[in-house]
Amino acid sequence: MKMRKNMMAALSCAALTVGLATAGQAATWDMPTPYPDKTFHTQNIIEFAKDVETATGGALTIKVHSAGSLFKHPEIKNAVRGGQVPVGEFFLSRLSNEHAVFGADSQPFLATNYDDAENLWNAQRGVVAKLLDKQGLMPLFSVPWPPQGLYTKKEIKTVDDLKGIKFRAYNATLETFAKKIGAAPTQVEVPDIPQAFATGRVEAMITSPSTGANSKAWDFVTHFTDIQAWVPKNIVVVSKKAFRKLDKATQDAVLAAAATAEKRGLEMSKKETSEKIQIMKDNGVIIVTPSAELMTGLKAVGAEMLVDWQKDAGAEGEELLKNYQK
Ligand code: PCA
Repeated sequence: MKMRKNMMAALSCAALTVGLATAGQAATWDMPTPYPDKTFHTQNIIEFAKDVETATGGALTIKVHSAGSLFKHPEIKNAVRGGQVPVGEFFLSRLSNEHAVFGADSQPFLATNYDDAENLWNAQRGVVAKLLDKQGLMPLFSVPWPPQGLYTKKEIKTVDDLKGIKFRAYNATLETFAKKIGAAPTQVEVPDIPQAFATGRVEAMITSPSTGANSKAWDFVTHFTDIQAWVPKNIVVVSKKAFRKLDKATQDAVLAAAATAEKRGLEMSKKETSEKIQIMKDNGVIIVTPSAELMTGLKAVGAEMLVDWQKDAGAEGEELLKNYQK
């Protein structure tokens, strides 16, 4: 209740300053993000906000509300769409229930390294922008997570070893993947991971070395198997209505800072991969190179899922894959 009141106060305050900005005065944008402060995505967004403030001489201030503190992750996209906030970040493939194209980057074993992920994003961004435009949203930038690995409480040598395990999922695609490998998925947001393991709600997960190390995975798992299954992305979107209210110079500053953030974020992500695996190792997690048998089994599930994805994604999906494969 108290939280809600504070939130309302913050929002009406923001609405007021946005109103003033149209008269040529300073504006403040509240920006909800889903992940904790120490996440490199959040760090990158804090830099982005600083860049905007500096470039506009304080005409636009972006106030970052991390870890789902202003809006919970599942609400962020619609909060921007509905005009409650002008800008926000979320996990792009969460929108796969709206259109399968949004989920391309979470398809198991479609794009598994940074180069492929970049090609996939180049093939995907036009369609994503078109679909978001229909909702009054414009993408500002997108940054990949490190390749996704497998966290378990025992060594996993084959897909069969995953049968019956309570599995943490973060989107519908991972939920399907978990079911197909015989595990039992439950949706858990990043800030809730340690507790979900501590209480036994989940026993295994697939996520990046970043999220694993930041969640102190060594407290609740013993093995990290480096399966590099996919390279999913976060996206930052702005409401077109809010963007149009800015004067031209401020708009240009936002777009320039966004382009810089996309590049910086990619470099941060690449750097994280080995750094965070090392941190897990230092804390006693056993880092495993997956067996050929495990990879064959997992990839077979991925191939099956891609066929379903192609059916769901229709003409847009076909175009995306054509662009990706060339
Ligand atoms: N971390 C986020 C999304 C992908 C990742 O590496 C998560 O685990 O929810």
